[in-house]
Amino acid sequence: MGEEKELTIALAGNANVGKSVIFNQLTGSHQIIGNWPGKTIEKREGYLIYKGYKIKVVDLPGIYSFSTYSEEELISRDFIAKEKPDVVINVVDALHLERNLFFTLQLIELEAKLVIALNQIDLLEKSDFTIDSNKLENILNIPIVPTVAIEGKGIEKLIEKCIEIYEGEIKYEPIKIEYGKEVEERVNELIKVVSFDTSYPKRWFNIKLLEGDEKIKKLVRDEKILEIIEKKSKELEEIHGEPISLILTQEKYNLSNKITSEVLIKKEKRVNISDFLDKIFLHPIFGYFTLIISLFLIFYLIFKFGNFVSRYLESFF
Ligand SMILES: Nc1nc2c(ncn2[C@@H]2O[C@H](COP(=O)(O)OP(=O)(O)OP(=O)(O)O)[C@@H](O)[C@H]2O)c(=O)[nH]1
Ligand SMILES: [Mg+2]
Repeated sequence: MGEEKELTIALAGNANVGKSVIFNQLTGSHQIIGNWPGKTIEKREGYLIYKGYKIKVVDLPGIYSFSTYSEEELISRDFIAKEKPDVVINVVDALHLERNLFFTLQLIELEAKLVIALNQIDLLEKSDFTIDSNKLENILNIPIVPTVAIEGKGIEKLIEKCIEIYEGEIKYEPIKIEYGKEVEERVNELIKVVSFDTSYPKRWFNIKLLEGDEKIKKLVRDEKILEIIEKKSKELEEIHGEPISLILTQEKYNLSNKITSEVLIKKEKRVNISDFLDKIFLHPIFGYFTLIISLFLIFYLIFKFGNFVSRYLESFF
């Protein structure tokens, strides 16, 4: 066998969606637990060897809210934007599709190469809803693997997809997230002005500048450029009458709402005969009535039928 190929996969998603369970499934006992540099938040890394690949897996902290930039979110976004893992597995809670898709859209904007683990399918199956995952895959144009992390279902397929993306076997061209004309014009103008190199994706970086993201703005040391950014932000706020971050957030919410409504299907409640009978016969109150009526019917039939048969036999003999 030749040299092992090495790649890095990060697990990202909302809080409590199953990232750590998938991490454990992938890495087993090969784990290193430490802290993120300068932070109290736990960092979990591990690796697995799969078909000649040595895969490093990083379990990113879960994202709780989007209104304020939490430490968890900053760690996750910096890791994805700067360390640029080869593939990001975006773990999505199938029971909260809309909220989770909002985060997916942010990951797309960060230009991460994604494979989506549509997790907790077991719970979805028990719910009143189902998800058309093929349609979702087509809309996002991102590979989707349904998983039940606690049972290890779908985990191998996840790795396979990650490797296909890494090897360029899947053409990776996810849905484009575009804002209104006014925003787009200004983002494109800014991209020309803010031409210095950052490790962040260009479009994302300039959108954050327009939004007034303090952490990102600090990276621009040129007063002149900062003034231009300020001016463009002001213009946009005047046009929309709202802070830009709110406008862009709203657009992403609208999009995740629209996508969700296209793929989330309410199951048709089919009336199952045995369920129906169970309901009648096992009901705590009506059950007694149905029992009495059934017994009555049974005796009635026995006597009626018995009478009939005995009369028939008598006349026969
Ligand atoms: N029924 C079911 N439960 C699951 C599944 N995956 C994860 N869970 C449960 O969901 C809970 C959260 O799982 P974690 O792996 O800790 O979630 P996480 O994304 O790492 O959470 P944070 O680290 O807090 O962001 C646990 O109780 C898991 O047992 C699944 O596919 N089906
Ligand atoms: Mg976790």
